[in-house]
Amino acid sequence: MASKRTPQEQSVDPAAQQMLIRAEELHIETAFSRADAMAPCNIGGAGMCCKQCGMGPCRLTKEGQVGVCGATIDTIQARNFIRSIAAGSAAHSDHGRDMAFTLKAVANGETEGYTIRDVAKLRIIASKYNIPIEKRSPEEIANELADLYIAQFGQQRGEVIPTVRAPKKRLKIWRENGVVPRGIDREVVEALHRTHIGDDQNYEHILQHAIRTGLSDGWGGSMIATDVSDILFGTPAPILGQANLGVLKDDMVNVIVHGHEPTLSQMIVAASQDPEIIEYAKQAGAKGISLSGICCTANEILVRQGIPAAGNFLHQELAIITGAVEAMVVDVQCVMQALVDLASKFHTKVITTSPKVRITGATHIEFDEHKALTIAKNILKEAIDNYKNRGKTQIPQITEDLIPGFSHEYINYMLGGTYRASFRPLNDAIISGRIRGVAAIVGCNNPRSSQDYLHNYVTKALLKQDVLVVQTGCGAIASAKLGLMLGEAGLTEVGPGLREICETVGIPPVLHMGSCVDNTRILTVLTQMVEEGGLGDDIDQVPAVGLAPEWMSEKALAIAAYCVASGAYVIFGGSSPISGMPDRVSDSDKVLNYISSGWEKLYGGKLEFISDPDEMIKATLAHIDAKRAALGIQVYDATKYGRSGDAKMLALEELPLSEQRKAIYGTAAD
Ligand code: NFS
Repeated sequence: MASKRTPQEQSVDPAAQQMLIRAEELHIETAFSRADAMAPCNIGGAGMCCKQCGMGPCRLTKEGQVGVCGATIDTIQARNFIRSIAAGSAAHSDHGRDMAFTLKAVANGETEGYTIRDVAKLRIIASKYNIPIEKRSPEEIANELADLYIAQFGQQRGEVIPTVRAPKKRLKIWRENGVVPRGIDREVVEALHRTHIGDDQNYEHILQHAIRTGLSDGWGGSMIATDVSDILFGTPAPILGQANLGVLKDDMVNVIVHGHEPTLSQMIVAASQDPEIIEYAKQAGAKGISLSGICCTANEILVRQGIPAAGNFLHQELAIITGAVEAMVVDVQCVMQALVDLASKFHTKVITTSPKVRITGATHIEFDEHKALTIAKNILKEAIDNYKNRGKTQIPQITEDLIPGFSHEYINYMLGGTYRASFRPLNDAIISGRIRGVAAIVGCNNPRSSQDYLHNYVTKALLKQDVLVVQTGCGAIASAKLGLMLGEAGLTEVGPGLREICETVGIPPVLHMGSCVDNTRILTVLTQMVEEGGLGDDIDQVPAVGLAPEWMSEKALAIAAYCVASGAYVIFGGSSPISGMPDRVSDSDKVLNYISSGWEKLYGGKLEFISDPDEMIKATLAHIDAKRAALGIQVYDATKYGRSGDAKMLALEELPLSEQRKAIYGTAAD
């Protein structure tokens, strides 16, 4: 049995710690305590167990050992790995499919409550695929785009259409390696077929398809999900929000939306503002309805409407332990089965809504976009009716403000303004060394580590090294809770060069770019940086790194695969699912080496599992500096900057011009 940790060891978030203490008082289990009680299986955890057929499961713990069918450790590890990538891609992409169907239904006027919010984005996306836009109504364009997007899932031959948006050189690399996805479903199915007993038994060949499967997510299903969400619900732009459990209100009906798809949550936002519903809540004795989110659903409504985030993945149980949640409304993905049993100890109703997801013991109110608003109101009425059952509450009075909503469109706009929107200033800041590089720090919480600790440690250290940080998913919520998504953090939490940029542009040093499917926004940013010029002609040349310090989901592995295929260096924290046992390193090295140096040779990107956060930081900076050197741009030197900016300029005005220049540029020359 693993050892039991204190609440302070289980989470670095003080609000979470309060709830973990409360859980102990009430003798309630959480994912934290279950993780302590359940030692992970070190054979399965290292990818050394094969249960693909009924002759096994085979556990390959000895050097040179093979399975009953003769499968070697590298085949087994590669098979386990690609199956995770296939499941992750399936989850993201099925979400994308549902979004595409919703777009189609909205275009045909079949839905209740939805409209096409961002016509400009619709037209831009349609134009990328040569869909005619002139003299056509948004509905006509949306109809054709929806058909095109729906077709990508079942397409059998050719190339999934969003790949045309990748840098030209990148697309060429994919074509040369035979990994351009043909159809989204096809690649996921083929991953399952190849890993059935007696199929693909060459680990390099299996992993080549892992890349194609991941690409079908990143430059397929996930990209479609982001595009359509923006078209239907609006492309995010900065907005004030709040994060952490203190967003729950003692005198209001608290409803938490949890999961991933914005279709229902957007409608619950609309329904919660309906005067009839507010009145209904008042009649129940509450001051109104307080809506908040958990996980990526939180991000979807936070980045668009500023609806507060009650927390990230590991907050789902803690929110219920406050005793103040009338309903937790869930759809798909990252929803713990433990919620139902936990909720039974309080008054909280867990309401499942997806036709794909039921949880034994939960209330099921099925969502249907054709009657979206009516269903959303019914769900809220259930929550309001439950208000009277509330018992003792304990809400941690801890929240933090944040400014989320940095879509790639907004980043483009904010850097150049309406008339000169461009990535030029960002590229220039990297070239000059004010910004050393960019880190995308994304992904889950994992109760095997201390909640948020790795996210926060790595993020804070990289900011001090002038690395601009972009975030999505639960990692973004970790930084939000820490106050790193506020303009002030750009003055106090960063290195001198990055401070100049944050101060000049007026941005936080950590940019919240949305949910996990919105990692595709990062692909778009990287592509635009390449197209802007000065940082090479492909993504693998940009001084950037992707990190998932506390990953736990299969979706995270799918993201890793498509980021590597796109040319990124990806670092995962925690444990490696293909690590092998320490005493048999030689055998299991093959797969680990292949996804690192093997993939790097082919795609310029690589995946590494590094559990020590200091090593993660070191590897990130080394990679960024190596990419800078390869580009031949300024060697990063922290002492050169930090002397400009509004505050410093006033002091400098007193000096002669040559001294001013020297202070700002490090040289008196023009
Ligand atoms: Ni991403 Fe979002 Fe969070 Fe991890 Fe789960 S919510 S899709 S998988 S846990 S970041």
